[in-house]
Amino acid sequence: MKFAIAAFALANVAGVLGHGYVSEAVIDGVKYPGYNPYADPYYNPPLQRIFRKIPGNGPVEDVTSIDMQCNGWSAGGVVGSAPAALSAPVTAGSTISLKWTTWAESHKGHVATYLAKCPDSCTNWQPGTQAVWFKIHQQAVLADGTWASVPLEKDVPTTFTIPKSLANGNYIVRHELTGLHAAWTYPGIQFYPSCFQVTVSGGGSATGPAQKVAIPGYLTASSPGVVYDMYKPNAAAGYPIPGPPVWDGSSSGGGSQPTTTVPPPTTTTTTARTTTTTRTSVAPAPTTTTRTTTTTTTTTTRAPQTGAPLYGQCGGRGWTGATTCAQGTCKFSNDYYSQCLP
Ligand SMILES: [Cu+2]
Repeated sequence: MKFAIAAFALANVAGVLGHGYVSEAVIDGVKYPGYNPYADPYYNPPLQRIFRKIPGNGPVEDVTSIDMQCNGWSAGGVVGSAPAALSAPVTAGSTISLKWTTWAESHKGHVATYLAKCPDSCTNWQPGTQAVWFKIHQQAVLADGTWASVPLEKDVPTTFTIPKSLANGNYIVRHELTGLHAAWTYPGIQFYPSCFQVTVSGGGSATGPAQKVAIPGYLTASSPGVVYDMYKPNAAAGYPIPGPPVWDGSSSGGGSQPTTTVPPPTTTTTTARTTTTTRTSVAPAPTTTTRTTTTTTTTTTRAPQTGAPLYGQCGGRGWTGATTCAQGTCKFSNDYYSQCLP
């Protein structure tokens, strides 16, 4: 496998120089590999991912480009991203963690996460310049005064929570990380956007704030935070994170500050509920008619992992890891890669 990766890296020597991408997501306890721009393009048939494709680990610097949405490299001929084949089930109110490839120490910046509800499935939808996005999380400064990007230098994942009140359905999750080391002028700020697709269950009826934004469109060169001196004292604490305010989870939307506004899980007093207590943090208390199906699904999802995880690698030339799947079936992709698929 190492040999194969080296070959892929060489094949992409002409790619963008740059500094990172999301390598893994953990969603409702399931690990999903990120889209690897140095390996994924060489698989035929393509690997099935929840992540939308990216052209490399480089930044997006034109804040008005379609590349701001889910990555891309328009200057190099890769205009924006494209829908992914899969969607990860996620319970409203749960926390998602994202691991980045080791982040450069020089690249201080903020993290923010946006959602857009797909009209139907996310596997065939591109939002274009529609105003469909809203922000559910952002962070520039940590408790110790350093930048939110600092843990990523040590491969510590970044996390955010899907609002408990969010309506069920299919969403694109758009995560952005910035490098502000050259943001003293414009262009200079570096955005690293990453999108993946989820299917929310167990949520409420909220559909985000009344006022949503278009990406691109949400920023211009003169928006707050686009030009900034990250080298000044207390720069992280004083940073005006670009974009709209964080949605507070209420149905009509507000501009109040984020992180602690997620309401506690509601307890439903359905009479037949005793049989489902082990599941309450995973899925909504279902109606009696749908209970059997929901319980079965959840049990499968949470099964102890004795083989490779769902969407993980389970075979291929040189592969020394698990060759069975804790979930799903090990399916041949090509000589170098087999993957656990549902
Ligand atoms: Cu960089």
